[in-house]
Amino acid sequence: MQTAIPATLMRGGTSRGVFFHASDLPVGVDLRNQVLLALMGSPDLRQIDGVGGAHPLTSKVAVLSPPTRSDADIDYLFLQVSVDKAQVSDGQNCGNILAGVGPWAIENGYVAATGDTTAIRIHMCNSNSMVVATVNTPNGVVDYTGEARIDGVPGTAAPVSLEFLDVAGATCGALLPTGNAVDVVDGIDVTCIDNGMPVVVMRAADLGKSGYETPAELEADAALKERVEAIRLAVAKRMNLGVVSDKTVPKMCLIAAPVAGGSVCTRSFIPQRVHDAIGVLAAVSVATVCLLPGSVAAGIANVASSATNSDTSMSIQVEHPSGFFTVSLSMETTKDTIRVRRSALLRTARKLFRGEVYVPSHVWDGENREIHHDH
Ligand code: NQM
Repeated sequence: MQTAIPATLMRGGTSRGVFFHASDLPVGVDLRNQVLLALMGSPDLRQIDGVGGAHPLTSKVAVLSPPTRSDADIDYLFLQVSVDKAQVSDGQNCGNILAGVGPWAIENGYVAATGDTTAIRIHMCNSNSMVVATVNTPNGVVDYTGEARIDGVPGTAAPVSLEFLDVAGATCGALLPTGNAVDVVDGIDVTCIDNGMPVVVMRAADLGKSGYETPAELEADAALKERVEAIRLAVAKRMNLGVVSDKTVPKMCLIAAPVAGGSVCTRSFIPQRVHDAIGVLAAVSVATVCLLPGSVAAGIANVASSATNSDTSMSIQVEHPSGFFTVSLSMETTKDTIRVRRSALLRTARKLFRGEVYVPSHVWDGENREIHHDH
């Protein structure tokens, strides 16, 4: 016997995930995690007995529920399901999967389409932060087709604009969690940042790399991976993240001078596999480092020198292995303080499949669901 669970498979930005009504999943976290592991097919490198895509970027889950904040339309909890370990983590946000939340919220009755575009106020439960997503809704219906192009996804689709209202320091407690623009860990200069994603930014050259390697080349370099992981484990405590051996944050990002006319070139460890592009909030965080006086990006990133003036509003082009990621940032910098006023960007999303996923009933017999909300 198997238990059927209503689900929607969505591409959000350069990731793919399964979207659920919280009320369709078990209430207890342990059982919920067992169910998610079973339906994704984890732990198994190929996730052959589940619907996961055998990579962290395609082994993602969004759990959606009525808002618990009065300023939100919907609650969004992101869960990273490990591919090769029996682990489900709520320790990070995901800005790519987030791109699918607005369309899903409209189609599932959380928000009424108001005109050609509809704004949805999303509460990101992982970090208790707010984001406004704007979705194309001509004739009151979500339109997934359009002319927007994002690198890492073939073709074009409708744009989903994302404006982050308060993500700076949301996970680590401060935009600069260590209080410094640069720290030295294991002999390497690092800039630790949290503008929506805790990221440790390092110069690729300091690790003996050009920063222009392919993800496969970096993943094949066992000594590099070991060094990067050692730095991650060591610096996480200074970032208020505690012991992170089983966590997916902080992410580790190697930077180098731009090579394709952008602001900075990146290669991101998320944190063991190397990203084919870059995460959304990771890109926001790295872009912030580019505007930070005295960071590891100084002398590498190509940004206008006005970045050190008191009010900086600009577009940062983050180069990654499959193209560019454009982040719009507004920062206020004084001698003693740095404040992020606004972080915004464009993604696309697409509904791929809607139906039921199945888990063996010995994993979950379908009991203990919450009462279904009228959405
Ligand atoms: O940084 C991958 C992704 C992400 C996260 C990861 C993301 C973000 O590309 O907001 O989008 O870093 O694990 O989906």
